[in-house]
Amino acid sequence: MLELYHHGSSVCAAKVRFALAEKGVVPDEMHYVDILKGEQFTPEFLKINPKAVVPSMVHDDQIINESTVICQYVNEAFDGPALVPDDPLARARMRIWEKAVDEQLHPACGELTFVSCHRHIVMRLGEEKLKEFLSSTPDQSVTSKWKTRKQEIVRLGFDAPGIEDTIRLYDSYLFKMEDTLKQYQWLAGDQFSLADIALTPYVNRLDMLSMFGMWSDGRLPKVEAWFERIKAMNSFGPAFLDWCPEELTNDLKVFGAQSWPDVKRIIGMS
Ligand SMILES: N[C@@H](CCC(=O)N[C@@H](CS)C(=O)NCC(=O)O)C(=O)O
Repeated sequence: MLELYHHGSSVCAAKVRFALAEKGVVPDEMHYVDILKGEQFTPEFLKINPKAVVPSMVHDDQIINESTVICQYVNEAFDGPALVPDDPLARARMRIWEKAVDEQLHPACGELTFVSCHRHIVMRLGEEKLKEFLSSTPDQSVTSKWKTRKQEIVRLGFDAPGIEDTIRLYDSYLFKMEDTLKQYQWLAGDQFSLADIALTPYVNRLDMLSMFGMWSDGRLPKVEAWFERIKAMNSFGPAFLDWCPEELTNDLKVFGAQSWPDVKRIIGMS
């Protein structure tokens, strides 16, 4: 019995859905946890994931948390195409990308997503429910200081201290990808791997936020070509688009477009 706890706009959940789809594995049950309504804070879910984050996988009653670990588990536990290269050097490159995502790009993405879109969505909860939503976040969550950081970003928006550095850090990863993709077809080498699976949600997040200007029009042509190849894969729609409700897809697009001038200014494009 395979179960996945996930959410439509969660980058980490999309990463796991992508790995599952590439392996040809279909979970028996998909549990939708609406992290913008606070469903991650229920006592039942906290028993599964004490950090109150998605995704969580339950395989034959065993809980597996942490999207990078889940993807590695999916690759090892199920038949299907190998998502880890044979060559030890390529495997090392793959793991460096996964580590960078976990340590830097994912925390940056949480901030960029909240400042440009999700803060507008959670404000719809109304002041009382918003207070409850923000105070329910455990100290150890998306990052070790997510509770205070989320509050700060929701309240201050682009005036939150450090937000500009965060956005520039995100942008710097696109440049790192471009450099790598000048050498190899895929991020770890000439084979599609968990590195591509790990980075796709972060490029797709920008795309869904109407921020594709970060690589289009000749700014980062290798990243653009890589993302086009990934979007053409059969697994892309089911992993990245189909689980995102229409209203949320629209919010990402509209609030993202409204924030794009700020992001553009911060990364020095205007
Ligand atoms: N290190 C965790 C991070 C998971 C994470 O940050 N999930 C986000 C969505 S992508 C979440 O559930 N956020 C809940 C919140 O912000 O309260 C993993 O890789 O699984």
